[in-house]
Amino acid sequence: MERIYLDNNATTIVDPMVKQAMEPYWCDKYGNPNSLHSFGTEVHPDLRVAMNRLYQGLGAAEDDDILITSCATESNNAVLKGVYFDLIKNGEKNHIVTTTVEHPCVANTCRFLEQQGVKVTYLPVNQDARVEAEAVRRAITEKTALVSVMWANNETGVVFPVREIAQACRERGVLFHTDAVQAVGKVRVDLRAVPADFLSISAHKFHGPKGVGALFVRRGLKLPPLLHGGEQMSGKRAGTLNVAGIVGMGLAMELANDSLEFEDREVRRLRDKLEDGLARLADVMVVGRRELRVPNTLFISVRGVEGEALLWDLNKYGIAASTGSACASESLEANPIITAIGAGAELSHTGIRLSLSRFTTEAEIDAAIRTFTQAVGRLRAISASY
Ligand code: C6P
Repeated sequence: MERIYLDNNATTIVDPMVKQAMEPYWCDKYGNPNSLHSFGTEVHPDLRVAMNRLYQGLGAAEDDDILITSCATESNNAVLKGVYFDLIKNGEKNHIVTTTVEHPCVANTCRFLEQQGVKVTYLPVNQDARVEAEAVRRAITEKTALVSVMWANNETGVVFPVREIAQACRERGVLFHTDAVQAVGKVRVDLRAVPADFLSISAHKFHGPKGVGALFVRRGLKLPPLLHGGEQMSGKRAGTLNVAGIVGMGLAMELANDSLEFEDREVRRLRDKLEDGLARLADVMVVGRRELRVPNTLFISVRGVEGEALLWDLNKYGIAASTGSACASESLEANPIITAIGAGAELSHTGIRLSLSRFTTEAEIDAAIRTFTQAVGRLRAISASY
C-alpha cells in the first residue's frame, strides 16, 4: 500500500540535499569544534557557512545572537526560564502574557513559572482562531516582563499578527518572544520586519534534521543560560556542538527560503484543492480563514466523527494525519482550539489536521480526498451521534 504523509507540521522529510550535506560529519569530519587540533578546527569554515545561512535566513544582524539548541522546546524553555531568572525572580516585574493556544512547551513552562509565583495571562483566540494584537496591547501592564506569542499556530496554521505585537511590546518596553517553529519555510520570517527580541525554530519542521534548533536573541539582551557547562556558544548554551545538525539546519533554512514562492503557489494550490475536496462533505468545518493561514495547513472538524477514529481509519488506508500536536496525541482532553473558537462541546473531539509540504504531490492529494471521503462515510454509518 502506498503511504501518503500529510503530517508535515509534526515533522518533515529531510531534504535529500540536506542529508547529503550532513554526510561528512559522521565518520570523516567528526572532530569536536572546540578542540584545538585539526580535527576540531577543520569544521570551523563549514560551521561559519551554516551560521551565516541562519543569520541571513532570519534577517538577523551580525551582533545578534543565534544560539544553537537541541530543539524548539529547549529554545522556548530557555527564553521563559531565562526571563524569569533575569527579570522576574528578584526584580520588580512578575507578569508574562501568552495565549491559550501555544505549544505545550510554552504552555507547560508558563504553568511551571506560575508555581514559582509568576502571574501569567493566557489570551484566547477569536472566531478566526487568531490572537488579536489589541488584546495583547491591553494585557500588558507595568509588571509585564515578557510577551510570548507564536508566529503561526501548529494546529490550525493561522498566522498571528506578530509584527503589530512586536511593535506594541517595543512601545511599552516589554520583551517579545515568538515561537516561529511553524512559520519558517511557510511564510517569510524576517526579523527586520518583525522586531522580536527572541525567536525559536526547530530544523526538522523545515526539512532539516531532528535534534537541532535555534534561539535568536536580539543584540544587547542577556539571557541566563538554561544549560550551564562549558564555554560553547560563549557560555550562553553549553554542550558539544551538533556539527552535522547545524550544517543541515543551515542548508535547510536556505532551501526553505528559496522555496517560499513555490510554497505560496503550489503547496497552497494543493492545500486548497484538498480543502475544497473535503469541504464538499456535509457538516464539516474548516478552522481559520484560508487567507489567514500558512499555505500548507488544514484543520477540519467532521461532525459525528471522533478525530481519533478518523485518524486510525485513515492510517489503515495509508494516510498519515493527526488530531493536533503530535506530542498531545495521547491526551483525551477536548481540543483547545475547537474549544477556543467556541464551536461547542459536540465538536471538541472532531478535529483533524492535514499538513502538506513541498514534497507533497497532486496524485497524493487526489488519493487523500477519496480516502478521507470514504473514511467519513464508513464512520458516520456507525456513529451514534450522526
Ligand atoms: N509541534 C506538532 O505536531 P520540538 O519538538 O522541540 O522540535 O518542537 C516543539 C514545537 C514548538 N512549537 C511549535 C509551534 C510546534 O509546533 C512544536 C512541535 C509538533 O505540532 C510536534 S508536538
